[in-house]
Amino acid sequence: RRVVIGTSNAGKVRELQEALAGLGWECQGLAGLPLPEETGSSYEENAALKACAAALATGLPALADDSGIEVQALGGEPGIYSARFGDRSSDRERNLYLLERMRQHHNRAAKFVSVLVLAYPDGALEEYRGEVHGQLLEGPRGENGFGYDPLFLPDGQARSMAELSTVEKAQISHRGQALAQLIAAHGG
Ligand code: ITT
Repeated sequence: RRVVIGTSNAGKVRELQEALAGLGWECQGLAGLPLPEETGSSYEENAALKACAAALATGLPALADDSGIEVQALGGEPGIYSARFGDRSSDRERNLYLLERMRQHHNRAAKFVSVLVLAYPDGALEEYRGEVHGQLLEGPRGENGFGYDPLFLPDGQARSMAELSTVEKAQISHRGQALAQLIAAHGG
């Protein structure tokens, strides 16, 4: 079956594509198709907005991910606003901003959340959610992954999310867990 990967984030594309290849699904990108503004108030709403728009525009099933990091000491910030945290425009700047915001906090607990929505052109929706808990590091570690990965030490791991390989990250990550549910639901 053919599926559109409804994301403009190259890191997500890599992780989604790798997992879906295991199901034997053929993935295609957005090919310049713009995604709608994320006006929802939850990961679920925003993932559905993106997946539905891509399914309608292409006439194919489309998979979108809405995700974020929730920091306990910051009352769950940045959450669904993780991609524009502090109005910073790159992963590196957002990571520096997060470190700055954490300077006076001893509680460094955080979690990543990923919600996947698979939307069909007829309007049907499937939804999957994954979470991984961990601690924010005092500085970046590792070069793999994307986003906040260099600052996140998953519970039970000796390496940051950015020090894990793509395969290792997929085994424990929020997105990996949501993908495992999707794959199980489709007989993988
Ligand atoms: P699309 O909407 O096009 O999918 P986006 O990057 O804007 O791309 P989101 O609105 O879901 O996606 O923002 C999620 C942000 O949360 C993302 O930009 C990262 O900064 C962060 N994030 C999500 N998953 C992550 C992961 O696996 N590792 C590190 N950071 C992650």
